[in-house]
Amino acid sequence: SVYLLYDVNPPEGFNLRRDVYIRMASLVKTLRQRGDWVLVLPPWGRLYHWQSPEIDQERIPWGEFFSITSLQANVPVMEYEEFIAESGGPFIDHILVLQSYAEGWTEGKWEEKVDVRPCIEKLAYTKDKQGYYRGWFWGYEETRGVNVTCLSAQGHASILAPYLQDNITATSVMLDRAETVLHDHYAGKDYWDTRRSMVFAKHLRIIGDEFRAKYLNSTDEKDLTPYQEDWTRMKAKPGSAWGGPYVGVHLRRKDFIWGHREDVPSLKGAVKKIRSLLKKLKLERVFVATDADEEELKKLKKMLPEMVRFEPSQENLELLRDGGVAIIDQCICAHARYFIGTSVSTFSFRIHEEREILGFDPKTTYNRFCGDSEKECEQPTHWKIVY
Ligand SMILES: Nc1nc2c(ncn2[C@@H]2O[C@H](COP(=O)(O)OP(=O)(O)O)[C@@H](O)[C@H]2O)c(=O)[nH]1
Ligand SMILES: [Mg+2]
Repeated sequence: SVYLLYDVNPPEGFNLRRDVYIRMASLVKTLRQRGDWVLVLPPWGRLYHWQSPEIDQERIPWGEFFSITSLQANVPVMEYEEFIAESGGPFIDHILVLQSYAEGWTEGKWEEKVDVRPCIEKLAYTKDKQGYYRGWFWGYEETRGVNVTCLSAQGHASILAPYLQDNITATSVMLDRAETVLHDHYAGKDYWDTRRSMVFAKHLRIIGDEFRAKYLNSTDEKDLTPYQEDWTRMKAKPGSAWGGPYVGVHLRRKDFIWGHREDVPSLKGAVKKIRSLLKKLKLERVFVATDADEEELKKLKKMLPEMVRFEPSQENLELLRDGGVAIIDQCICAHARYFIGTSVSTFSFRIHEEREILGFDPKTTYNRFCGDSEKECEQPTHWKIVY
């Protein structure tokens, strides 16, 4: 096999990383037209938003968050530790650091291209005494890179395929800054196949299901959201899902409010909207997923005392970690009768997709809060599944 590894710009959060996985899976499918390429899953860790103190959040395998057998049914993947065991040690033969072109778009014309170029930014890797490259490598300190090259790339992920096939003889190649390349075909069949294969790990789904049953009077049977373990057989008719008797809310705060963005509401504005939705939809319950800090949370609880939140005990938090809690929040929002999210949050976007997979009427999904004084409050785009 030839192993393709990748990593993403450190400040990027969990849900953009999920999006980059789709681009890489697509690239591997293209590569596999010539050669036995396998995608190595970059361990999760040290994400900016995962701030729960005193729990270890590094070197987390994908199996803690996603069903590996489901991913496998789309494209061959393996965990990083399996790669180390199988490839004979913690070495990555060739690291390609993706970057844009220093000169930008020439003559303002967009064209797809790939070229080896001098590194634009300072390398995130340093040479050790033996001449190997050391770097973050997802918290695996013993990992070493043998070669590092900067590669200017402009275009969709699969433009890298000819370069990789014709110029790289290594058996393991890592693309760093993989978010530099775009989707081969956003929201096309290949996109959706990969997206549908990203089934959440079963233990997280079970916790979400139990929570819904206990606090939100919601079960798959009553709500008409039957779930197939095998995603290749899951094809819900649009509009067939009814959802649990609650409004699901994703209220993104932190960095989304620090910049005083016009498209993000105040807490007061959000609560006003939630109340009007409850009334209009004749629902009594509201589930709130949010990354609000303690202070905001206190205010929110005061204004909306009846809201339901998933709040794990310290013991459960240690098991699930921040990533698992976020996924459970997404699962619960995905099963609501009506969902409203936050403008251009990839966390909300992933919930849209999950609801699309479950077969909800788009009217109940593609909704977002408007900023308090926003003039044009454009609603999110409806992306239909291509089976
Ligand atoms: N549990 C939980 N975490 C959240 C919520 N909203 C944001 N977060 C955290 O903040 C991160 C936001 O980054 P990202 O996933 O990139 O989404 P985006 O920044 O909203 O596009 C998430 O990955 C979570 O770790 C929420 O409603 N619930
Ligand atoms: Mg983000």
